[in-house]
Amino acid sequence: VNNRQSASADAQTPRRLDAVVVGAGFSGLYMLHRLRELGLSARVFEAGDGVGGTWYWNRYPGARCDSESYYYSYSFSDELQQEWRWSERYPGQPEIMNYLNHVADKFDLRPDIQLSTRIARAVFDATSDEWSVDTDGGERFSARFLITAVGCLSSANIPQIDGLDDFAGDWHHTGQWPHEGVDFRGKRVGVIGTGSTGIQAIPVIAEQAAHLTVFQRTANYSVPARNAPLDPAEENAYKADYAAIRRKQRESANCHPFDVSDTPALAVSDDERQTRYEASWERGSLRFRTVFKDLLTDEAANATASEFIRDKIRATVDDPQTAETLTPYDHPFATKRPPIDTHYFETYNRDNVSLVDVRRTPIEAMNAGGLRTSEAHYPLDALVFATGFDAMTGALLNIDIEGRDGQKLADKWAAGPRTYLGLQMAGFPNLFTITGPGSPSVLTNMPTSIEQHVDWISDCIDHMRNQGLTRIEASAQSEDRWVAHVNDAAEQTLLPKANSSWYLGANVPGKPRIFMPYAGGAAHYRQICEAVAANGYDGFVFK
Ligand code: N01
Repeated sequence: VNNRQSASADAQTPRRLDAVVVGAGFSGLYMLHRLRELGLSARVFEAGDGVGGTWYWNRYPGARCDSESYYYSYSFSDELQQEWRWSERYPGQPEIMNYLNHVADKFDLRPDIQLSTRIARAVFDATSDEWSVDTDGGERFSARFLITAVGCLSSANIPQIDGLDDFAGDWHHTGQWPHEGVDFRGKRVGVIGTGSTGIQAIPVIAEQAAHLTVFQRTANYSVPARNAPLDPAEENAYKADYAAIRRKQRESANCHPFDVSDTPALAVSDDERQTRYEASWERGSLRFRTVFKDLLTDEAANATASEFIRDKIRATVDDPQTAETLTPYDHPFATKRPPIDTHYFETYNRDNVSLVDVRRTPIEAMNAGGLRTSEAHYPLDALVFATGFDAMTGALLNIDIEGRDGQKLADKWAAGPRTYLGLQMAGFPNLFTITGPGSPSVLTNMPTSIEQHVDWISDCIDHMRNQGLTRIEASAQSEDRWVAHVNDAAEQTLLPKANSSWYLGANVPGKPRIFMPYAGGAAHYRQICEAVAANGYDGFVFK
């Protein structure tokens, strides 16, 4: 039965629900929809004052999805994918927000979403097999299932810079952007960070600011996005072909509906290789990774793609010194999440943009007037932290989660995350983590991975209900085996070669260095999950 009363429980009389879901982004919205279909009572708690998750928070200038709109969307409702109209090749942040709000309305989700509420603490009660969940507003709920839909990139990483509090200008992290926007006109602006976010924001901020100084620690590869309005004929073609597109996404390693070449990079002549890279460069998008089959597994193959992009940077940026600073040498292409851009490298040809290499001349401190590196002081009126996130584990560890026998998740994960399938942890019964560490998640187009997890979790809960089971928990052995497999899968690729990657936790000082997502491919992972379920949820213990 759907529970549509307003949350009125106090700490003495916990409201009982079948499931508590944390987060109202792509994951939480679909999870709620599926739980409702099962006839369960569920409530989504969302810290923001609207739905949208990552798209609610990331409103920085230029915020846009790097996946193409026709497939960065839900597939569970054909009516939804047929009726919704995307206006551009890549959806901008406001359009994705409109989409997710439309989903919330269309499936009447809002009555079971409690906004402006953080889950502060959750404790498993082994006598009732229920989670006791406390909100930051002092409400308490009890629920058989606790399902985190907190996203992989939601806990902002703001570097500790001495004197930041003294800075007289405004500063903002891109993932906590003010809803009213920020007016950079006439200002001397600094941006720290050249990941996907910085690379999207820098060209847009450069158009507004009087002067923009980019503080770069690690030079990055980027491929042009080639965004454009979505042609109605193209839109109709996608809509007519959705069954095949969705199948292709599910059968691929990254959940993008791309054809991956079956040719190794070194199997063709130098000219042929250049021609293929050039064609892909002109077409734009994350497809660049698929030009040859072995770009992520063979160093020599990868080197050809890396060098192609380095040449493009040198050819695009007028000033040779700036071009050299922008050219990445320390990691192979796509071993960090590859950005795509709109006029990123071209932006450094503007008179009002300058680049500072803070690997060579580290940031030392802020003061009222700006930022000081080991070499110079840069006067600033505003500073943007495009410095990324405490990825994959940060948002989960921000909740005080206590499992069976008083074990804290923070203690269990002190040396890095440990999960079974990225879905559950030994010692934490009835807790499911949508796109948790140890699942393909951030290595894929997220909505597809999210749907796979939500469907699996829903089926599992339905199975338990039908069997009269009250507890599911990953066994310690299955977790050990999975952690070893996640490490092996990463070692089969070049991904661990990027020392500064957030996939490894390297961007957050003191964070354990563990390759967190599952690199064995989303299609393979889906088969594993399906086999686990078909074999009576192999590796899980029920009660
Ligand atoms: O964060 P990042 P992001 N001093 O961690 C630098 C997704 N995303 O927000 O590389 C100086 O990638 C840091 O330097 P380094 C996507 O999955 C998706 O850009 O650690 N610099 C790096 O340059 C993406 O990968 C989309 O040496 C510091 C930058 O800040 C993920 O989100 C759009 C520093 C952070 O880059 C995260 O991207 C945007 C310090 N103390 C993002 N600390 C779409 O699809 C960090 N840096 C739309």
